[in-house]
Amino acid sequence: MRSHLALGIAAFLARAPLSAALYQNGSVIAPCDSPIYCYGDILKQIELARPFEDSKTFNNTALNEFLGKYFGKAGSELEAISPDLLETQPDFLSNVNSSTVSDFISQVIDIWPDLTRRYVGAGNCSGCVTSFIPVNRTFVVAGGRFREPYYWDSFWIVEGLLRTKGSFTEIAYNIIENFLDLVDLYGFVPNGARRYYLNRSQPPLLTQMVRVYLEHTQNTTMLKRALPLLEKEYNFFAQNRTVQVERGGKNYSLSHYAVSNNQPRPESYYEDYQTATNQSYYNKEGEIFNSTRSLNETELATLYANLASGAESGWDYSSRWLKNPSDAVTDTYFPLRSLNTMNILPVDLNSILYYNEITIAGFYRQLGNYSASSAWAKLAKARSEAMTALMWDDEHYSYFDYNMASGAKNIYVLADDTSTEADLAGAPAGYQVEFSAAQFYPFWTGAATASIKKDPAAILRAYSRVAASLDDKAGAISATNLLTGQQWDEPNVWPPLQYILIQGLINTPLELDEDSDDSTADDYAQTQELALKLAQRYLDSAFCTWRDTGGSTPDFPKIEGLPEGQNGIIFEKYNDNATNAVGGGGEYAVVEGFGWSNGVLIWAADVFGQRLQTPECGDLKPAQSKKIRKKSAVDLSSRDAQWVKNFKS
Ligand SMILES: *[C@@H]1O[C@H](CO)[C@@H](O)[C@H](O)[C@H]1NC(C)=O
Ligand SMILES: *[C@@H]1O[C@H](CO)[C@@H](O)[C@H](O)[C@H]1NC(C)=O
Ligand SMILES: *[C@@H]1O[C@H](CO)[C@@H](O)[C@H](O)[C@H]1NC(C)=O
Ligand SMILES: *[C@@H]1O[C@H](CO)[C@@H](O)[C@H](O)[C@H]1NC(C)=O
Ligand SMILES: *[C@@H]1O[C@H](CO)[C@@H](O)[C@H](O)[C@H]1NC(C)=O
Ligand SMILES: *[C@@H]1O[C@H](CO)[C@@H](O)[C@H](O)[C@H]1NC(C)=O
Ligand SMILES: *[C@@H]1O[C@H](CO)[C@@H](O)[C@H](O)[C@H]1NC(C)=O
Ligand SMILES: *[C@@H]1O[C@H](CO)[C@@H](O)[C@H](O)[C@H]1NC(C)=O
Ligand SMILES: *[C@@H]1O[C@H](CO)[C@@H](O)[C@H](O)[C@H]1NC(C)=O
Ligand SMILES: *[C@@H]1O[C@H](CO)[C@@H](O)[C@H](O)[C@H]1NC(C)=O
Ligand SMILES: *[C@@H]1O[C@H](CO)[C@@H](O)[C@H](O)[C@H]1NC(C)=O
Ligand SMILES: CC(=O)N[C@H]1CO[C@H](CO)[C@@H](O)[C@@H]1O
Repeated sequence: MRSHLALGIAAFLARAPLSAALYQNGSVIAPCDSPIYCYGDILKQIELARPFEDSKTFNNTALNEFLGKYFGKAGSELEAISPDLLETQPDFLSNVNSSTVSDFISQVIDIWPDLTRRYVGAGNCSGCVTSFIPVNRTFVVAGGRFREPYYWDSFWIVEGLLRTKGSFTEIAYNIIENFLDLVDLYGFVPNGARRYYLNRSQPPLLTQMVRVYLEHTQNTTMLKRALPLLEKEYNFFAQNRTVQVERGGKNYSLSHYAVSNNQPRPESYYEDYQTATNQSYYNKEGEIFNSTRSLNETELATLYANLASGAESGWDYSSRWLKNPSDAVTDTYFPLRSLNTMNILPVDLNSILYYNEITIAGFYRQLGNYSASSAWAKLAKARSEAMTALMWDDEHYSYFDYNMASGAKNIYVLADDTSTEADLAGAPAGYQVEFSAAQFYPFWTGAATASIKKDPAAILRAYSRVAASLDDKAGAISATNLLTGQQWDEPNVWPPLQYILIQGLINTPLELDEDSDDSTADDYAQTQELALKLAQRYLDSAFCTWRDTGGSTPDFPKIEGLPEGQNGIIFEKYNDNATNAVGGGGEYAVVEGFGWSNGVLIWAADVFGQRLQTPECGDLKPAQSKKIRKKSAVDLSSRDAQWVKNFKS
């Protein structure tokens, strides 16, 4: 979803040139021109030495001294806001029936002040530079090691803040304004507010942040400034991330994630460098797999671009982006070497861009500009038609990503140990029909074709595998149905994807005209039941995991046997096989905090307030994991603490 700079280069370096971002020189294509933050030998040496991750086994005294002398501590460019200055006013809680749910959600709401930050820059160090892109207004960080504003996370953070109210309505406004500033400066919203993110974006949800802000506050002051900037961001995706595909004698325009880049991602330099150049792959069990040949220059450049593009998608990484997912399933060879991100036209990205087109059309209508409004509505219509033509599959009754390399939809993936009957039905031997939460974005955003999105029975049919998964598995809905070690695959349950699945069902229209018969009303009721069931399952996962890590309410005292000071953790992702298990895999340890998880919980409590039940957690045993350590967004772990010598030059 996003990455961290392993060594906390979130830092200051005196006398380094602070020059414009975005850089190309000869063969080097990098996100910015800084030889510290973005490319080149210094970054390479520091990252590959891993002084922070591996300081016990790597004796790199000279390097450590250099870093200690010239770099600030991670997070030192930010300042926390005193919780005394921050008020919350979550009126919706009075509508939540279960007092346990209400107690839990109010503790979730109390996490916001801990995640609220202001940029304070390099302090007294004049001439110092930082990898941080300064933002002028208070914002909420994602949590854990993500110490800067992250783009797509912020949509769900804003959904939560707007319901938290009090000081947080204005902070939601500030978060949006910060992103508008970035569009003004760079033409798009970078993945996060760091210089090393300047050549890539993330799922473009800024227009939707503006929409929900306006819906909640009815305060349209922001719109005048926002609208041209939202168009500017849209144009970036239209110009830099859109391709034409000819099909059946017609050209269709659709979008993909595609970052120009031929270097390791600076913030995950070590991982990318290894993925691309190592001769041997060591899997989680410690087995060694030797590659049969090295990648040539062209292949290296393509792989680095696909790695950056996978990060731009927010789904870093997933079998969705792999040409050959079998290495990811078995954790052998180099699971990510077959990344194919740029060749995929993703259902989710195109659904979001459809939503942005429709939303901008609505903003113009609101301002009385009907010709602009209808021009934007036309764009939306064309995209929906293109999606139907290239992505919709009537046999499997779902949207699928379109693969430009094969000129076909990606319908089948390998069968695995977890394949269910529904997965295997209609697939060739050894394969299953792909399931991914991305397939449901068209129901959230309205990009689905009218004959389906207006028919409750059709929506139920499209959601049948979601319903089956709730029956089969104890947890909520995983990102895909392929079990790999990657973050955006089974068994990981991502809170924003639960929101999308649920909202897609909530959007089902109930047509009460004379044409609608009893069966329609009944189907409609079933879609809403399924929405509630999904919300309840996500609530159960978040609540039971929180209790398992020390959370308590008046009715549910803290379980015994937990270490001192452990008072319940909200995680960035969960597990589909139990309601008290966290997700795992991928490039970094499970992160806690956590912005979008909180946002989706608060949203669900508001939307389903009356109908949510007190979660049943069964018999809880204290969480085993020693790796789980409470760590607020800018606190230092002891490992980082040696780099505190700040602002020296
Ligand atoms: C471009 O790269 C060359 C070779 O590394 C270097 O000598 C030159 O200074 C660079 N130019 C700029 C503008 O950075
Ligand atoms: C690390 O290297 C320094 C000199 O480079 C030496 O003095 C020190 O003993 C070494 N430490 C360890 C733990 O090997
Ligand atoms: C900045 O300068 C002021 C006045 O010289 C001093 O009191 C303060 O401690 C300095 N702050 C930092 C972060 O060095
Ligand atoms: C923050 O405000 C300053 C001063 O008004 C301005 O120069 C700067 O561009 C702003 N930053 C952003 C990211 O817009
Ligand atoms: C609308 O929002 C702006 C920015 O927060 C604020 O200054 C203004 O007072 C608000 N207007 C109303 C009518 O609340
Ligand atoms: C977007 O495309 C334009 C026009 O081709 C190009 O000048 C610009 O560098 C691209 N931006 C990014 C971030 O790749
Ligand atoms: C589709 O676009 C391509 C490239 O722009 C063009 O060569 C081709 O003639 C177009 N095909 C149709 C059917 O319009
Ligand atoms: C893999 O490469 C390592 C180092 O080059 C070598 O020691 C090992 O025998 C190789 N393993 C296999 C299975 O080829
Ligand atoms: C790199 O390898 C590809 C095959 O994957 C080949 O098509 C291409 O010609 C090679 N390029 C160079 C410069 O060797
Ligand atoms: C759930 O999956 C995790 C790993 O993803 C595993 O450790 C655990 O044993 C599984 N639990 C159940 C109940 O299957
Ligand atoms: C919630 O509580 C209200 C008032 O106590 C009650 O009328 C309603 O039936 C309850 N709803 C549910 C779903 O339990
Ligand atoms: C490496 C690369 O593609 N750099 C591009 C980053 O984006 C800017 C525009 O925003 C381009 O000018 C660079 O070429």
